[in-house]
Amino acid sequence: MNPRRALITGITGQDGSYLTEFLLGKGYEVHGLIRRSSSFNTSRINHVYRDPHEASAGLFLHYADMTDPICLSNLIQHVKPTEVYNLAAQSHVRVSFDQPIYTGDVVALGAIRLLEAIRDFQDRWGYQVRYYQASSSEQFGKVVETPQTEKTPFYPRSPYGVAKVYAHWITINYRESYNLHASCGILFNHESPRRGETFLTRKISRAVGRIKHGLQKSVFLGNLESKRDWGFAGDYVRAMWLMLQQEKPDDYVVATGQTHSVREFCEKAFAHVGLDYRDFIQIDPRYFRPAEVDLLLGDSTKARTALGWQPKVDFQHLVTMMVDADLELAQREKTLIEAGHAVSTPKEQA
Ligand code: NAP
Ligand code: G4F
Repeated sequence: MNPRRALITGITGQDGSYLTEFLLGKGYEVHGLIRRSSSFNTSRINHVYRDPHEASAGLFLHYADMTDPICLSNLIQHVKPTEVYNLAAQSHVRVSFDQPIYTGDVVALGAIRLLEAIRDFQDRWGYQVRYYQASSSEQFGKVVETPQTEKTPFYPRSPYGVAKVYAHWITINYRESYNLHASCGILFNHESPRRGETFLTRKISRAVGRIKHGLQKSVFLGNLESKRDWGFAGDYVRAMWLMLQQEKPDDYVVATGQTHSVREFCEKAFAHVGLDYRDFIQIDPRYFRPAEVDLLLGDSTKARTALGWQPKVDFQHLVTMMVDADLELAQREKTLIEAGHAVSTPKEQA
């Protein structure tokens, strides 16, 4: 049995896929929690998944759900992980206003269900498990100071943000009450070509690719004035791992230290293909939120000093990386359409 065994919840998501690649590269045996879906939901990790009967297989997938405490407990007992990364979430802020109770169930109660399963496992068998909680800059919400650090008080502005605050504090509570090696990474927005298509950056890069190839005429957005500290997901999963390699658990802000508006993202993404964003963007009130987070800007001095972490991809590089990937995707779509195949595109984009 590999002495380094990681269990990742949310393995099929953006961060889960980058973390899986990262940990496999470090020689970990990686176990992922996947939930049952009526259609395939493993497209982001298919490229690293091999037949589990192969001797060299390093990735194992298990059905479970953050809303089901029994299966979480069974999974911990079965996998006996040395590290657990809790990335699973209903992670869309706008959708959390439509599904507040479900979001709280998965994000807030999901975290304590997992922590309880780990505590029970440690008590019973004497194993040491290190735990990572995916906290969020959304917890700062209506920010009370800028830039935001580990000491900045939280003022969440959505059911998602409130649920994340609960998960954050219950992680600290378990660390202090039960001597659990549990750390929270307060990560600012991080994006990539694997970002879900209903998040702002990917919605734009997808639209740019499709507009450039003549597959779409415009894109509907909400608030263009909010500002985010956007980084690259591949850089941020490295910080998660570094947190669990420290002798003592702690909490860290992970951010680039630069902030840009939604409008600026649009401008740069369209300019990359020689277009003016103002010709293609339309405003749809449905994409505004009941309460907005206007400005996020992180100070990650602690992570840079204590973990030796720093981002490698800057804002301009991130925008071009995403647009280039989506230009290629749109080209493949166009080829399929021209060959007479049906291509499905999302009709409702949150
Ligand atoms: P994501 O792409 O939306 O992935 C979310 C993952 O959670 C998916 O694997 C999803 O499974 C899974 N999930 C959702 N509900 C579940 C349930 N009931 N039981 C089990 N799994 C469930 O999110 P991400 O961008 O990778 O973010 C990873 C984590 O970091 C999340 O907790 C997010 O809230 C947090 N975070 C993200 C950012 C960011 O900017 N990306 C910043 C700060 C914090 P399916 O594939 O089946 O849907
Ligand atoms: O891309 P977004 O949906 O990300 P948001 O709300 O900042 O949340 C993301 O980052 C958090 C970290 O701070 C994570 F915890 C969370 O899980 C998620 O990954 O929206 C970014 C901004 C918002 O101000 C939103 O109002 O873009 C604005 N926006 C404008 N039009 C839009 C749209 N957002 C989306 N999703 N879709 C639009 O049409």
